[in-house]
Amino acid sequence: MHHHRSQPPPPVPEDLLAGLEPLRRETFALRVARWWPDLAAGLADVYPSDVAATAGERLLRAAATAYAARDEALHRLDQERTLRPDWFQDPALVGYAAYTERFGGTLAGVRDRLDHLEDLGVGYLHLMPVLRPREGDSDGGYAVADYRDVRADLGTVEDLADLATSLHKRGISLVLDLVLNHVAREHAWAQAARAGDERYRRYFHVHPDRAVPDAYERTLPEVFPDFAPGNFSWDDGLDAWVWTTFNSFQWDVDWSNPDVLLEYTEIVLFLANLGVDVLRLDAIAFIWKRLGTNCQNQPEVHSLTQVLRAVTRIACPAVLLKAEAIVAPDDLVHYLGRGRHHGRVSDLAYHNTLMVQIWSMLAAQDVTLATHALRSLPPVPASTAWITYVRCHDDIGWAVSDADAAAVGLSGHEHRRFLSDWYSGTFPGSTARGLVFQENPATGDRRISGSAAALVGLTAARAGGPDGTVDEAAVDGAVARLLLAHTVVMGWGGIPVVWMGDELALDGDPAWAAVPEQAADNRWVHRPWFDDRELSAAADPSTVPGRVLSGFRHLARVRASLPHLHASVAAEVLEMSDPGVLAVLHRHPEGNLLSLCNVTEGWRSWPGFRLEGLGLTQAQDALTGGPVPRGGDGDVWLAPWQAVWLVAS
Ligand code: OTU
Repeated sequence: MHHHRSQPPPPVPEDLLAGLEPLRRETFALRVARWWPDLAAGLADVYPSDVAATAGERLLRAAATAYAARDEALHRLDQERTLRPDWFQDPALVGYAAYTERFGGTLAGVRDRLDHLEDLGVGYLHLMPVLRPREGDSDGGYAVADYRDVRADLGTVEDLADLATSLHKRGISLVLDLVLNHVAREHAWAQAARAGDERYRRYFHVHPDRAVPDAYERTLPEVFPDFAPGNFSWDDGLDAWVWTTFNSFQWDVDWSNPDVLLEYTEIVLFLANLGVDVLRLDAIAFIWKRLGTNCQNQPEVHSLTQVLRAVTRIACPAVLLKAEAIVAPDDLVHYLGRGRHHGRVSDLAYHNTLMVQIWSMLAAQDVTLATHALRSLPPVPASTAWITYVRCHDDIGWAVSDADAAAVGLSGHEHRRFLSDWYSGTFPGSTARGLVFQENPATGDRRISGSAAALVGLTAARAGGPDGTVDEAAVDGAVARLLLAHTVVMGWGGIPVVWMGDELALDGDPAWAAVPEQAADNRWVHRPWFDDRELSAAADPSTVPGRVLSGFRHLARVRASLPHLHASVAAEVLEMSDPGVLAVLHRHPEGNLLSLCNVTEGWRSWPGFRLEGLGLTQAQDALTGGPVPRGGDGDVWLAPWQAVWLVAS
């Protein structure tokens, strides 16, 4: 007899499925058989065996309950996506991210903007936190008071489900945040803990004195040193210190308690049954604490993600998980699954390394560091996809490793300082207009806030000189840089996510500091309100918003036609020839795609002979549909900030 090493799955909770058709019951059983090993292995990594066994049974019961309650349309979507597991890797998919109120006013109002999204080819819409936050400062909604309720000013839970249905009719997936590292101090769990309920005290990291907090602090960084120094806060209700990585009103939950895992699993299933397609696992890097470490990226983070994924694959396989881990390159790749977690954790993760390198290339007008750093990134499972982006609602932290910098003869510290100087506009010659976020004198860290338009120099160029004269060449250069940055993310493979307003080159919100709860947090500068006047202006293709919007539309269309940009095809950064030109290759059985980007203000070339080895001697530029721009010397010649996407003709 052949013996399996793992335990057999616990019996399928038939009692919970009793009312279902036989075929539907069988589907559930087949999914349990398929995913139980992932689920059990994840639990075994994290909990003692008796705890893991009980947790496994409870999770399966939660999955069965949600499965039995899932509506017909969503069951169909589960089937469709199970039959086409690469649905989210399609090059036709473009993403968009926005704050609901700033984009559409309310959840219902978002529906009035769907034509605009469709025009951009958007098939993925990330609405920033919509679940009910605490009152007052809620860190933009990232301090959730109730995961089963919606922000009153945005609508109701029913509006959310209706929006999901409207989006699905247009082929758009709905992406929501799952803030699972912390809850608001006002959340019912925290309230119960403060009232002395032992069961709920164990949901948090509670310490009666400074002994344990001080031991952890020795190796912990600070995320918000300005407005939330330290990682623990004293709470009178608890009469103790509680772990608060972010603000003091955001209480980290204790994932070593299986009750916490079960709670979040039920929240995931609740959101899935409303029609949410993708859950953005906010601050996932922080959910496991280990003394003597920075308490980020611990292996248990990945095991717990594996459990969540296995449960969703059983109950609602249409749903994807997306890791929000803005961490160093070596840690980042683990979020898409390496080693024993290969292909078993998040389906999606933010390509923070690419984002940082785009800004680094544009400031330095040099691709040496980016080429090295991106070439050093280990490959990720072909079943996953990067979220590529130029910017998001957060600050930009210069995640450039000292080792990568040293490998190309730079000092990591000096380069990070240069980037902060450049993007805050203090470096000589810089036209960027970013703001310094959370300067940390201890580490020298200065993160940057600012709209993409402000960072590429468009805000300054449009404002003109002291006498109001606008230098059109400066505007053109800034527009070219904005489009080039987006050409890199659109030409990478994975899901390029456009941050609301960037498609119209919106400037920052001039009034961000007027809102009292926001005044201390300058990330609000780059969270502007959608501007209908700019959208109308974009109807004229000669205006800046018109040029940018048509540029985005064009990139999305060309991208959709290139099978090379399916997310399963790795983006391979080639050895550098000219330090001003980034070369990215996608190898495909149908022929290669070579993207060349000139990140400088001058003309640059790329050696023509290298095209031969790539099968691109007879090539055309997919972006123009015309021939490769070659000089008399046979080299490819690129205008300032020009990109070409070469494919065999
Ligand atoms: C996330 O960001 C959100 O995107 C922020 O808007 C929230 O403030 C925060 O979580 C708390 O919920 O540190 O500076 O490695 O970088 O999770 C932003 C990931 C953050 C962290 C990221 C966090």
